[in-house]
Amino acid sequence: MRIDILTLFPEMFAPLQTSLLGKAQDKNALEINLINIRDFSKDKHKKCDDYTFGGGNGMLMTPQPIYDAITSIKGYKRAYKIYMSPKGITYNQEKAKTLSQKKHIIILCGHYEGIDERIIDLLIDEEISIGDYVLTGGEIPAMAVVDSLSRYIDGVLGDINSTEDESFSNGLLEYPQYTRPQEFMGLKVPDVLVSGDHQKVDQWRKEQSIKITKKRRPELIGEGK
Ligand code: 4GY
Repeated sequence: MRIDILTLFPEMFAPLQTSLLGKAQDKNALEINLINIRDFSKDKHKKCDDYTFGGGNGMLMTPQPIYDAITSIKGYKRAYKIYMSPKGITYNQEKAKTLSQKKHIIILCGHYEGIDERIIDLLIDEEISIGDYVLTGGEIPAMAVVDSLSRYIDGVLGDINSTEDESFSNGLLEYPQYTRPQEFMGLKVPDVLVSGDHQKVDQWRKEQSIKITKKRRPELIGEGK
C-alpha cells in the first residue's frame, strides 16, 4: 500500500518513522510519502494562505498549491483522496479496515482555518473526522488514520492474531491483561490466568470484556446510552 500525505508541516510526521510503522516501511510492506504543499506554491514568497471572502477570523489555505500538489502525484485520479476535518464522517475500526484494503491513499492535512472548499469539490473523495474536538491541523488526525489502518497490513504486526482480540475488533472492549511479576505492590494477577486452564482463561476474558463494555460503552452491545 502507498500513502501520500500532503501537509505544510512534514516535520510533524517523525513518529511514523519509529516503532512498527518504521519497520513496516523498511520491509516495504507500506510506503509513506510526505509532500510539502509549500513546494508547489507559485507565489513569489511561497505563500499558501490568504484571507477568507466574506470576512471573519484567520487564514485559509489557498487552492493553487494544494491542487498542484495533489495532481502532481502519479495515479492521483485512481487514489482514494481523504481530507481530515472535524466536519467529516467519524472514523472507527471498521473504517480503518476498509481503508487498509486500498492500494493508494492520499491524505490532505489542513491547517489554520482550513482549506478553500473548491479543493474538496474538485478532488476529495471523503472527509474523515477522528472525533468531536478541534485540533490546530489535520496532521495528528492523519497519523491516527495511518497508524490504525497499518495494523491490518501484512507485515506490520508480528502475527495476524494481534488484531483479533483487541478492543473493537470483536465489537467489545478488551479484557484486562497482566505480565510478570505475579504480585506487584501487593496486587496479585487473577488466579485463573495462572491456572493453565485455557478454557477457563478464555471464558474469564470473555466475561471481563462483556462486563467492561456494559459499564463503559453499553451502546456497543445494543444497550442503553
Ligand atoms: N477532529 N478530525 C480534525 C481536526 C483540525 C482547521 C482543518 C478532527 O480530523 N481532523 O480537528 N482538524 C482542523 C483545523 C483546519 C483541520
